[in-house]
Amino acid sequence: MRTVITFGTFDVFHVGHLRIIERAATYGDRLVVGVSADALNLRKKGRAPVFSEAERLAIVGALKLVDEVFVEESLELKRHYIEKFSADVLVMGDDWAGRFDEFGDICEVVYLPRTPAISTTALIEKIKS
Ligand code: C2G
Repeated sequence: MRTVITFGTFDVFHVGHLRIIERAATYGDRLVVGVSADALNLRKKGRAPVFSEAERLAIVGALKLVDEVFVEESLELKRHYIEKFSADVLVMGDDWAGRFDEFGDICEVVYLPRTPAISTTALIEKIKS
């Protein structure tokens, strides 16, 4: 059994989010997703997500490719989460390229290209205008 772990906010869930989850799932047999806490977003980005942590968790957790979801309370707890879920592979989008190489001692670290031309920020702007 090979476990894959990935992390994200997954706010205003869109096809870029779906694509990374689909690609992450191909790296193993079980996919665990850490969904960032509302408090983490407030701390790091200075704004709350559009959808609450409970809603984002429900959306991601309902995907058939996702076996387990949990709340990512802090960016600094990655090692703890990788160990807790016995992850063999950490998958992240390449906007995080190089940032998690330090976990190469306990799991494989893979960065995948982002889906072009879509983001939560761009969607919010589009809806506003
Ligand atoms: N993503 C993607 N293509 C897009 C948009 C996002 O592949 N067009 C990927 C990101 O690279 C990331 C995942 O989807 O791997 C989730 O993206 P965000 O919700 O923006 O997550 P982020 O706020 O970067 O994660 O530990 C990380 C934190 O949880 C924050």
